Amino acid sequence: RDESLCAGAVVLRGFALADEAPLLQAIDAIVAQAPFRHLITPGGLRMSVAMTNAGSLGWVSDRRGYRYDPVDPDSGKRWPPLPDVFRKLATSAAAQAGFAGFAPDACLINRYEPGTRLSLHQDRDERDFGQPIVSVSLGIPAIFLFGGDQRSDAAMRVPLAHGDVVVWGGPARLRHHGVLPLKPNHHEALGECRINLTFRRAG
Ligand code: MD5
Ligand code: FE
Repeated sequence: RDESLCAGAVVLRGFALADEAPLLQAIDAIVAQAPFRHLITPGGLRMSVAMTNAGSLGWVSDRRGYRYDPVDPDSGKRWPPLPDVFRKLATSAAAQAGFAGFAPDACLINRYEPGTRLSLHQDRDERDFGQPIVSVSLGIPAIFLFGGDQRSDAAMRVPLAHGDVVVWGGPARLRHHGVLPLKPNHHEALGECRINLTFRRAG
């Protein structure tokens, strides 16, 4: 039932559905402490995806660059801690994909609205690329672009729906990836948006 995209990349369809209500409640509580914001790239562009974080480290971008920071620059306080339901979901998905012992210290929370996209990039700000990244899709569907080692490599299109979890590790960990502009759509629990949780071992 698990779909392998390539060595190291596994789609677990519907894996998060059993935890839907506590996940959505936990996201609301995080966003109340650390609201979604549009970060600025080092090049000065406003990202169309809105972001916030939970965990002992959070991913931030500004004119100085990209980095993980224990403090939310908007509040001056630490990011909200990883809720138990987040940690358990991430470790059980990683274990199912063959990465026993995954212990995330960061969860980047991305919010996409119709028209929002994420251009092709690699995730390379983490300390140990031997650790996987676990991605949880919630809300309206998206088409994920799974590219290659080079940015110019052709990308596979992977539809992702509410509750799907993808584990990216091993040889997939540094592949280029992105999200096509979302089509206008509605989800009964989340309205006109997609939320993606990415669990990382950053530090
Ligand atoms: C998303 N987020 O759907 C994606 C899910 C991000 C980001 O890309 O950086 O916030 S994470 C997808 C991912 C992570 C690491 C490796 C690979 C994909 N990959 O090899 O394709 O909002
Ligand atoms: Fe990424």
